[in-house]
Amino acid sequence: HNIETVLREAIKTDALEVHFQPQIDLSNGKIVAAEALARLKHQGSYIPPLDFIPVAEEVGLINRLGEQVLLKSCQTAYRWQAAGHRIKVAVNIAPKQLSSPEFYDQVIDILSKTKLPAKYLELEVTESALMHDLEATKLLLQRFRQAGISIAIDDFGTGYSSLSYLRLFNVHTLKIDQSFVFDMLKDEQSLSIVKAIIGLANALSLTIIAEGIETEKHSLSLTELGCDIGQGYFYSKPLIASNFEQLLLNNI
Ligand code: G
Ligand code: G
Ligand code: MN
Ligand code: NA
Repeated sequence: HNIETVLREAIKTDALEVHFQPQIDLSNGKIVAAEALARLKHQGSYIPPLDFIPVAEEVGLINRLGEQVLLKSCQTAYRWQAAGHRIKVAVNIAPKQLSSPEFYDQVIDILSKTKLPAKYLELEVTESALMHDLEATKLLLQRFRQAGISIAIDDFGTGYSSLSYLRLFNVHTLKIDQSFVFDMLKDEQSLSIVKAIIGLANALSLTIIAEGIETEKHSLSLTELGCDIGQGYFYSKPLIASNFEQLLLNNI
């Protein structure tokens, strides 16, 4: 079976899975959000997103995939709200979704259908997605902000964009790319970059998330550097919703 066939079938039958990885407030150890990550199962094992997301983009399935992931993510996050857990869900948005004229209405529609309050949704976009059409993107992000939805820049520091877009776009969160986090304890340059990104985020009053935290040493060091939120295997791998909900039970 090729990936396209498996993906088409999964989208047609609404069989895509969404897993959730906790994001931890480094000041108190509590879960404050979850990143939603698409998963495609085939014959009992998972095809990695790095294999099927590019295919979805190439064959024109990314908007439908993204819509299904967003709907499932908001449905699941509504259940957390209903159970008294006030945490956000962060959903990855592909560049083609962001530039689709229907995208804004699609998001608003899903929020109203699922009854998830807008302030519990964060959209993760990459630097390169923002660079597509500056004026249109600026207006789109303004509309999301007015609706109460927050925007995170994913993989921050790895794109080709300049810092001037931080002034142009009103974003809420920067996610430090995991490559800098992996290397920060063995490489002075990576550490300097992490410090600089945290300083930048603090100066601009943006929330800062470090991704790829795999050890307690990384967690302690990032806390000391003033990072707000941590995400990575040290806390938890991405989990199916029911396992994530088990973690939430101990989060009071
Ligand atoms: O879950 P994992 O770390 O394997 O994800 C690998 C890559 O796939 C990451 O870059 C992640 O952003 C991307 N990805 C995972 N789920 C989605 C999704 O629902 N939509 C988009 N556009 N990308 C996703
Ligand atoms: O590009 P994006 O940041 O959306 O992708 C996140 C990816 O990183 C997912 O595929 C997720 O499974 C993976 N991931 C999350 N935490 C860790 C970690 O601590 N180490 C590594 N190597 N990967 C991680
Ligand atoms: Mn992401
Ligand atoms: Na990332």
